[in-house]
Amino acid sequence: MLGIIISYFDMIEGSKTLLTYPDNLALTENQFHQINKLLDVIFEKSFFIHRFDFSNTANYYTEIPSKWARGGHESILISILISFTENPENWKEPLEELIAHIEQTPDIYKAFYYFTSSSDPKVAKKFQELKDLIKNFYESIPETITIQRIVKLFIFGLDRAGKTSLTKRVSENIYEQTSPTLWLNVHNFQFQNFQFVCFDVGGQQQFRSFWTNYLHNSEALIFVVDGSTPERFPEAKIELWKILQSSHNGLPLLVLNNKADLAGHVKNEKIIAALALNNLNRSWHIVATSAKSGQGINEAFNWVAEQLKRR
Ligand SMILES: Nc1nc2c(ncn2[C@@H]2O[C@H](COP(=O)(O)OP(=O)(O)OP(=O)(O)O)[C@@H](O)[C@H]2O)c(=O)[nH]1
Ligand SMILES: [Mg+2]
Repeated sequence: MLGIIISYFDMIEGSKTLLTYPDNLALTENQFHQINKLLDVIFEKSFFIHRFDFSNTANYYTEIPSKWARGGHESILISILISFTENPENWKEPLEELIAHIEQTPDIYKAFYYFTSSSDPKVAKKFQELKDLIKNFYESIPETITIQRIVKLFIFGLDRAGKTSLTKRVSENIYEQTSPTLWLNVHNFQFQNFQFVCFDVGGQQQFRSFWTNYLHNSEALIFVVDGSTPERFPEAKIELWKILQSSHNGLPLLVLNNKADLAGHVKNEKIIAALALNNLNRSWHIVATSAKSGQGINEAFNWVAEQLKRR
């Protein structure tokens, strides 16, 4: 979770932010505004997910009975900002619980008049109560609330295939210049209900003999191919099959046909033939990806997640 925003409906100014936790959420005014605006389009008490370009949000809209509001209730929206690798559905129950706590707090509607009547001590007190509730909620939810399993993934492939770039894309949603991996990088990130620990090995010749050391305990194999360099497919095939022969047959294999944004990039069928994937005796899948544009990444890791759920 990255933070919480409570939006409410002000009679004069319309939908706006009442409070956030933590106080210093790194959003622009426009981004706050976009979240507040969700209040204008939802009219039923409900949980819903909304994806903005800056973040995913898990939201709950509700109406709190109010003696001061014209319609007899305050319209409020609680939005949780979450990273795109987290499953927003996991927030439904915690949010319902939070709403129940808010509703059970006597006269909590007064908190929504903080900006119009902050000099009223009753209002200031209720605002503080609401703030404390949100703070406790935020702090009581351990990082691991949505994590069911820690899973080790082994990512391998020839040098320059894009292993490190892809791992950065899926874990941090960034694409930046990389340098060749010397030995190994370990990336830790959450994806859906999994905590993935990715062993991203260096693909240069001198590191390949160490690969099998890091296979141990992996639950899925991810082989990355630079789909724009067909002249290297035979070499890729040799390295892939070496690992397949030293790994457990039950481990699923995901092949990433990377650099799909480049002109010379080949279709998946070419890779299937070049790597002899049809000879495989295990669950496998191929996806055309681009670490640069983000294409295919979600599909690819969703497939891994689906495989892991079945085991
Ligand atoms: N156009 C394009 N370039 C990419 C893509 N993915 C990676 N690259 C570039 O390819 C080069 C190698 O990428 P890395 O991610 O370092 O490759 P690697 O497989 O980790 O390489 P080693 O660590 O040496 O094994 C870098 O210059 C990347 O910017 C992609 O999807 N599209
Ligand atoms: Mg690398």
